[in-house]
Amino acid sequence: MLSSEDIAKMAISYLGLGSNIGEREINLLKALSLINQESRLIKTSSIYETKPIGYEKQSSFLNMVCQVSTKLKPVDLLRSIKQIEKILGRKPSFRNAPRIIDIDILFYDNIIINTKKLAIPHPRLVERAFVLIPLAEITPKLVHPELGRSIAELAHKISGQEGVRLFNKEVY
Ligand code: PH2
Ligand code: MG
Ligand code: MG
Repeated sequence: MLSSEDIAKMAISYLGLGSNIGEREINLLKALSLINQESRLIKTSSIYETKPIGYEKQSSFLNMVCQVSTKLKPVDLLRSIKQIEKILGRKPSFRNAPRIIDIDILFYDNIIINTKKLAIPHPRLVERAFVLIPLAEITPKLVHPELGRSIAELAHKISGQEGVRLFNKEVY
């Protein structure tokens, strides 16, 4: 049971998930289930099939986002999702390399953090249709704390929307 103090300490965070190796949908679902053990899963977007960005010679991704409430501080949430990536079999590789699972912190309340280890809001989310489109599905009114723009506005303006298509609506 959560006490009222626990609830007062809870933060809302949005996480981005991606997979382009192996059973991609199962990888996402396993990740959600592990996320729900340490934080509380509140909302999930649909799953989208997306064209690889950055390093293009790799298979297409499945991407989605979720909203969690968590007692973990940002660095602890980061540690927790990195641990989940490891449990699911992710191996260190080059930047933008194919991966079994990638979990990124997109937002954490209205916090702005810019350290070597951790940047929140995620610095590249504004240029990524594969993040903005699923985010706009679950939280169009959320305002980006650095840019003062809503997710709906950012998603509307983004290029590369044609590389993102709905894959599966019933996730959770
Ligand atoms: N992740 C990247 C780089 N490129 N492209 C797509 N479509 N989906 C991703 O999740 C993705 C990517 C780095 O994390
Ligand atoms: Mg990523
Ligand atoms: Mg990552």
